Amino acid sequence: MTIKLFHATHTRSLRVLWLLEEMGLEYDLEKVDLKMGDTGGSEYAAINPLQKVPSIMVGGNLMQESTAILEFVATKFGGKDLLVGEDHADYGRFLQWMHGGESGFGMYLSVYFGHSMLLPEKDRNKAMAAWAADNLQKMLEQLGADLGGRPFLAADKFTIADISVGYIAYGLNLVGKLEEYAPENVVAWAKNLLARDAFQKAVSL
Ligand SMILES: N[C@@H](CCC(=O)N[C@@H](CS)C(=O)NCC(=O)O)C(=O)O
Repeated sequence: MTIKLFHATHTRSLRVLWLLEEMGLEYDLEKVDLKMGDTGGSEYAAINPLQKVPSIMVGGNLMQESTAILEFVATKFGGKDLLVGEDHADYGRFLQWMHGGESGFGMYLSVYFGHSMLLPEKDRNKAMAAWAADNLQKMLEQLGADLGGRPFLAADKFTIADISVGYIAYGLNLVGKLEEYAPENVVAWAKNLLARDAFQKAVSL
């Protein structure tokens, strides 16, 4: 089954690209230009009417939610080591962060980026940016308390939960806010992840 990934630099599609590289899978990569409201232009709109990235096409099926794609690819293509099973004591923690990377952190990251840099200046709302930044900080503190001295988020191994939340750390690091917003143990966890060969390869594409 061929895997085709539609990807734009720095975006959530990096989660999927990172996973594909971790798993050493073959895939076709199609780069699209990120443009708020018209990402990829009309050609991409014909594939994904939402015009958001990622999109992944596997055997004629389209998926377009980054964390669902992580679970799909890891489950379907032999990435058991990157998952945590229901019998493991960390199963709940694994699900919490795997989903929370997008459903918890993702909205605050989007609002923060939108209102501090992505929207045209006249449309930015400082209070929204501050509210989102405050919530990002609180979530990073919660992450730090949960993480403690562990090297990874769940089951003492690298999993798709680390990819899910690791992308948020990448985004904040990119704009120089990770060390300001996150406790030291979260910064150390993130720097360790972002140094992985597969991540380095993914960001270079
Ligand atoms: N919940 C979706 C969010 C996808 C999303 O918002 N992607 C952004 C880039 S990080 C995008 O494509 N934005 C383009 C636009 O809004 O025009 C996911 O996790 O895949």
